Amino acid sequence: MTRLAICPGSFDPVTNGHLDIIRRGSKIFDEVIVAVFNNQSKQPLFTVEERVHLLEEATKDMDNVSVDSCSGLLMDYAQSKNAQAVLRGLRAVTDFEYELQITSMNRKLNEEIETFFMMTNNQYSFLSSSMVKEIAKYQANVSDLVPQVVEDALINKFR
Ligand code: COD
Repeated sequence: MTRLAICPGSFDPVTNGHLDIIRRGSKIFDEVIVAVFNNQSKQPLFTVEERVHLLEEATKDMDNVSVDSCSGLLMDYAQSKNAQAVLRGLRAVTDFEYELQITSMNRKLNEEIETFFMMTNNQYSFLSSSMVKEIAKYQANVSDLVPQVVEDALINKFR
């Protein structure tokens, strides 16, 4: 049986912290689908199509990882793909409350699909897409925080 995990998020844009979770997850699951959602509570910088493209470029060396865009409920999407798991990353305590809420709601919607959490690598524990956008806006160097393709896209956006 193929073990498939969905790694959902806004990925606006993908950072090295996201990539670390995706890469580590790809070593545990047979297949990982990175699913780009439009999080209604966030005003995105990149369109869904741009985010998908950046993720495809950043994960192209990971053979069992693919990228998709979705709307609607995560659990409906996961079920339509016959996924066994949802994969999420955890940084600080502040993530915990939010993740607990989402996971409880998702379990109510579908209790067959498990959510797995991976602790962030120490070097990425304070890294977020919002922070990257904030500093990139002021032309600060983000080369050690995001892949090259994202750095180029940020420079283009804020030119
Ligand atoms: N290190 C490790 N992990 C990280 C890091 C880092 N530096 N940065 C982010 N992550 C993790 C996050 O914890 C998260 O697990 C994942 O990477 C993606 O992060 P984001 O910020 O891009 O994604 P979110 O939190 O905006 O995604 C929210 C969803 C899109 C998953 C959520 O809104 C959703 O499920 N939407 C669909 C509608 C739905 O089903 N709603 C019902 C559930 S409430």
